[in-house]
Amino acid sequence: MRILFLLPVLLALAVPAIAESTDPIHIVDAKARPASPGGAGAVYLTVMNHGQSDDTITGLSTPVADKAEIHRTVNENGVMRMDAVPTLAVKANDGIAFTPGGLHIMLTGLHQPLKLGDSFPLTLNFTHAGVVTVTVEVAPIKASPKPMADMPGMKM
Ligand SMILES: [Cu+2]
Repeated sequence: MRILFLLPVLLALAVPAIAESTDPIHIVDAKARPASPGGAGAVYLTVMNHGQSDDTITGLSTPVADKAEIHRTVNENGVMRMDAVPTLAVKANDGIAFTPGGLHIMLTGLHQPLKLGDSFPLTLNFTHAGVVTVTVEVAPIKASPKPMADMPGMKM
């Protein structure tokens, strides 16, 4: 009797997990600058939230570096500075572009060189979407980012 009683409860608990498998978070254009081991690397990408609810990036990790953090480049009276951004909101039906001179993902304590043509995994943790892993391609980084307006389905 006890098991029969618990069954509906377990099924109810399983529903949110199933709902989350249709993941509204899309990450595109994940690219890193070439870098030397022991040094720092920078990753640029675009996070799109096609869902109906806001989400938040709460942390990042990669096997190629000790640490992966979101940084924001700030120009304060002509002095460039990088601020760590511990959590970053990605609003519903919106997107965030990490581009040179703006937001970037800083990799510190690289375990291996990042050479042109290499690729490596980067994992982003979201409050709602959970764990999203993308493949980052090591490539020359263009100074001017791709405008968000180019992306289908995005209202900017
Ligand atoms: Cu940085």
